[in-house]
Amino acid sequence: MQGSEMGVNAREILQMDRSARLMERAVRRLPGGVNSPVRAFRSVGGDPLFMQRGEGSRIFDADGNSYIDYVMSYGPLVLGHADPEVVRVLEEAVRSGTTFGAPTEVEVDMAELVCEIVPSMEMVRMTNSGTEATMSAIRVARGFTGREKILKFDGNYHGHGDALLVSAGSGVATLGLPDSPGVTKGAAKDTAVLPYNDLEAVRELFEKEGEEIAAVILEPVGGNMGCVPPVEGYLQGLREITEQYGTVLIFDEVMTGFRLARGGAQERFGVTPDMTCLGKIIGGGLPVGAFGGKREIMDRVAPSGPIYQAGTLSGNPLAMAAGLVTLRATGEPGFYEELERLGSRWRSGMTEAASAGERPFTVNQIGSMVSMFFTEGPVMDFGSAARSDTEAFKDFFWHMLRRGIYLAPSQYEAGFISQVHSDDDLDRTFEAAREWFVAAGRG
Ligand code: HOZ
Repeated sequence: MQGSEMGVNAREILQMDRSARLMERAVRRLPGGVNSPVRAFRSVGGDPLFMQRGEGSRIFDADGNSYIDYVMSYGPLVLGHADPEVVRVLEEAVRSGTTFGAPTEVEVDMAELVCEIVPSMEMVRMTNSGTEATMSAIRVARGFTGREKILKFDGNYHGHGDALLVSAGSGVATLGLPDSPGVTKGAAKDTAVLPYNDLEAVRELFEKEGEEIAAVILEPVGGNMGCVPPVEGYLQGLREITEQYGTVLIFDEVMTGFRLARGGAQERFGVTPDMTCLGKIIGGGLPVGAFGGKREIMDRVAPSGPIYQAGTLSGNPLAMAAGLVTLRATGEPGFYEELERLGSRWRSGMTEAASAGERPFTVNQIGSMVSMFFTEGPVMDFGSAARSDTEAFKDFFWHMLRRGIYLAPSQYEAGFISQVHSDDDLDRTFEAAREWFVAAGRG
C-alpha cells in the first residue's frame, strides 16, 4: 500500500467533527489555533484533536474517542492522568486560595525535597515554566562567571528564550525553522552550537574559546529531537572539560528529572552538573519550572545576590502541592523498576513489530522515554534524527491514531510511558505498529 493512503484513510475514519469545529473557532483567535506550535499537527497534516479529559493512561477527545496516551503532556504525568491523590490534594489546596505573592510552607517542603533528591541541587529557585528556568540559569551562570558565551547543542531544546532559540529541537525543528525572526543577532551571537554527542567538537571549541565560555547547557538525554541518549562517556567528558575551564555545566532535566531515575539523568549516569533546570514532573501536571545547583552559584541570585530573577506566581501553592504528591509517589518502592520494565518492553515490542515489515527503523529508548525513527540507526544527534522518513512518520502517526494510540504529532518529540500504562496498553500498541509495518511495504 502507498504509505500516504493509509494516513488519509485514517483521518477520514476517525470521528473528528467537534475537534474540527473547535479548530475553526480557534484559528480566528489563537495563532495557528493553538497556544504552543507542536500541538497544531502541522507536520502530520490535518486538524489537531481537542482533548476533553484524561484518566490513567487514557485521554478522551472532544468527539468522545479514547486513546492510549504516549504524550502525557510531554512528560509531567508520570503517574498518569488525573491521579486520584494529585486530584485530592489539589482540591484541598484550592480551597485555601490559589496564590498569595508571599512565601508558603509548601514551597519550603518542595525545595527541601528537591535538594535532598537531585544530586547537584544545594539550593533551588522555582519558576513557572522550563523556559524561565533555562533563561534564568543562563543569566546566573553568566553573572557568576563574568563571561558571556554559552554553548548549546543542535536539536536540544531549552524553551524559547532568545539566547537558546538557536538550532533548537522540538517545535522549531518540527516546523523547519532554523532560527526565529525576532531573535536579534545580539541575543544569539554569544551562543555557540555544536552537534550532540560529539565530545571532540567540544574539546576543539574549548581549546580556542574555553576561557570565555560561561556555560554549557544540554539535555543529558535528548528529548526534543526524539529520544536520543548520550553516548558512553559523553556526559563525563563534558563534566571534565567544563571543570577544567571553570565553565558552569547546566543539565536541562526538564524532561529527564524524576523520570530516568528519582535524581534524574545525573543520578542515572553518575555525572553531577553545577546547575540543573527542572520542570514537568515537579509540577505534577501544573505549570512549573525550577533551576538550582551549587550554593556558591545560587547565593548570587537576588535577593541573596545581585543577579535578578523573579515571578509573582513562582512557587505557586497549587503547583507545589501537585508536585509534592507526585515526587513523593516516585519514592514508593519499585516505582522506577516498573518504569524501566515498561520501557524495555516497549523497546522489544516495537522492535519486533517493526521487524515484521521491510521499512528501515530505529527504536531509541531509555527508561520510560521512547522514540521510533524511520531510518537505519544509530540515531545519536539531530543530523541522524533528521534522516528519519517524515512521510512514513506522518502515515504511522495517523494509523496509530486510528487504532487508538496517541503519539506526539512530530518525529522530534519523545514518547513518555507512565507508571499506569498497562501491559495490555503496550500489547495494543505493538499490534497496531505491526499492522502498519506489514502494510507499509518498502516505501
Ligand atoms: N518539546 C516540547 C516540550 N519541551 C513540546 C511541548 C510544546 O512545546 O508545546
